[in-house]
Amino acid sequence: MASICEFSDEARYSIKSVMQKTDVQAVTIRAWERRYSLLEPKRASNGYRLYSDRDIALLSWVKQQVDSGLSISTVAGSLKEAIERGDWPEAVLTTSGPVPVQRHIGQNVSKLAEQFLTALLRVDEHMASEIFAEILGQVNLLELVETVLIPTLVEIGARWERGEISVAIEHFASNLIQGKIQAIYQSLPYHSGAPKVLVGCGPDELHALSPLLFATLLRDCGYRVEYLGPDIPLEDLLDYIAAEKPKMVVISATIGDSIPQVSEFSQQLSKMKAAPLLGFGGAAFNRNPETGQRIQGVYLGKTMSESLLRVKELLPIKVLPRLN
Ligand code: B12
Repeated sequence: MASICEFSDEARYSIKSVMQKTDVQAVTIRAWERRYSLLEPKRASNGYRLYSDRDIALLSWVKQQVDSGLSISTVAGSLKEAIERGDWPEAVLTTSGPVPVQRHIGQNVSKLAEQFLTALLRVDEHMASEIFAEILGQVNLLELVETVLIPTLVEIGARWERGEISVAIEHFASNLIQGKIQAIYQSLPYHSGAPKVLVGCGPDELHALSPLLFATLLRDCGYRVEYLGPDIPLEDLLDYIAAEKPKMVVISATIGDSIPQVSEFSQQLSKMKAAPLLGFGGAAFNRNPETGQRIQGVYLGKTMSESLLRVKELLPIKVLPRLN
């Protein structure tokens, strides 16, 4: 979720500790500083270099680009262009890898997640929003999704299934979560130069929250994502793909009845000229993994983080995303 400017620029780390946090050798850090002016560390009173969390985030991003096959001069050049375009530093970079600074989901967040669930069950919108804001300040987006939102939704579903809460409460809770995540999705930069990915559900599938969560995570990683929502008629979807020419389409299925539709879609898609990649996932495939074999596409994985990694392998982001 973080863009570079959200990291502190307070100079406090030695080059050794930067090396440990980023896995970039000290000699390389100094060479990148000298040749490409990537960083301008402050100096301690003894003359030693001092780096900030922002420097570490930038270095991690640069390393990730270099590891994906780009030369350092290309990465440094893209960065310079972004600065000249004025995209830097407010919106340009989201950290698409693990956040370099070590994080622990503390007891505090587990407590807050419990309080969030309680507020939702009490239909206390104000309290739920306050707690959500507090959680947001303590976790990154992937942690928010995997350790707070998904467990909350699953618990609410279980209580509804056991008849402990009404449909009204379940709807209140899932709508509130949907609103919060939609706001985050819309606040993330739209990377107009990055590979385009469409994310949504096939016909009759109304569980649109999980593809929305996944679309938000993908956008956070720098993809140019369009979230299409629930219940999309196959013909419309195919027409839209022909017009928009995305590099990848991700379809989510939660109920078993969606699987034949995804299968039909994959067959139609494979007949298309220059068809995009098809990725699929969701609880329906997790429950019955063999059903995925009928789909002409890639099963992305059981969890959101696994699926994100799979998309990054299938569709690497090669250039610095240009922002609108
Ligand atoms: C909210 C909700 C609804 C809302 C959806 C609102 C919305 N905008 O999404 C509404 C009210 C519309 C709804 C309707 C129904 N629902 Co409902 N719903 C839920 C609930 C509570 C949460 C779903 C959710 O968003 N979970 C969060 C997601 C992220 O978690 P997850 O699905 O476990 O996903 C995991 C992985 O699969 C992966 N993943 C998930 N999706 C994706 C997608 C991609 C692309 C990738 C890569 C990965 C991935 O990530 C997660 C783990 O890391 C669940 C309870 C539950 N246990 O999930 C029931 C649940 C899914 N619903 C259920 C049912 C039965 C229904 C209805 C049939 C009820 C009815 N009688 O009308 C209808 C079906 C409507 C339809 N045609 O689709 C059942 C499904 C049972 C089954 N085996 O099929 C559940 C499990 C409840 C239950 N325990 O019985 N529902």
